[in-house]
Amino acid sequence: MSIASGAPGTVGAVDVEDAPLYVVGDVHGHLDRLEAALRDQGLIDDEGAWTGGAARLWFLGDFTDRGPDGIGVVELAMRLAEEAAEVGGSARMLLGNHEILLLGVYFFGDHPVPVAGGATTFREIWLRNGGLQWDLDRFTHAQAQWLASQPVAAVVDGYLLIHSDSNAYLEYGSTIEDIDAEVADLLRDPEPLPCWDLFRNLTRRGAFMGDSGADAAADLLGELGGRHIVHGHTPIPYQTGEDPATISGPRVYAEGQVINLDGGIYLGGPCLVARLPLQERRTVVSGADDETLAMVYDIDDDPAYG
Ligand SMILES: [Mn+2]
Repeated sequence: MSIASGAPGTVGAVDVEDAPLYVVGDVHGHLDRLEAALRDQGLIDDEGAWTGGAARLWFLGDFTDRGPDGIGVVELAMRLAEEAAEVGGSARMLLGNHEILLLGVYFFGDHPVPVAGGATTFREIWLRNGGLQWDLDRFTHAQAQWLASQPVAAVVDGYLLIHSDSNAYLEYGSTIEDIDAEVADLLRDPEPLPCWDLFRNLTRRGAFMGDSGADAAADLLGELGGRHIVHGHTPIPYQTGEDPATISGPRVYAEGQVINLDGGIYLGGPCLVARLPLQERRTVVSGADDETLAMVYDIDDDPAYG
């Protein structure tokens, strides 16, 4: 399969569905490891320039917090979006809960937000969730505007791409188009409380685990389209109990319907970049039981929502 092509829709362009599709899990500021993983897939060169031709790259969000260079990741994603488009490819992203939190602290840092038992601020919640002042210091208005215009969900080649393993997306609409339009509208002229609610909703997790997980996945696919859900947000080690250092690829679960691409980078796991369809299915060897592991749940959450 050639990945050289003209622009989409022009004579000689590779049919969109023939161009390779890659998806990237949570990065959390680990720019160097992201670049290494993209280089391994031939998508960028040693200088970080796009070499993916017509390939389609999707980031699943959570660029910032917990790691050394979140804004560097934002800058890379913005640049690759332009460079890929220039040669008929694409590099796109979905918003994760940490992008919403960054926008929240940027626009409304000390604004009170409600938590069970009282009030706190975006800044406090951001700090509790790995927020780093040097990222906020470098965050620009142009970057904020760019992030605020990105989608939260997409269906590509039959894959429903979302950040969080959650059905909270349905709070914003019953189709991908409606959901993305509603979130874009909310972020175009953001208000503190809707922004807070969006953060809270995108922080939910675990919907596809346990006894009802496969049914929940089928229901969401039935609502929004696609044959498989691809998500990040919940590190694979938190689902399986594995040592993060031993994670080597995505996790397929919920009767084969769901692919988790969060390698747990801030726990010592890998930055996962997967080409879809997956070439080989990783078998979960852990004996840990989904029901138990679904309770392992608290890593992104402020204590009030535990
Ligand atoms: Mn997340």
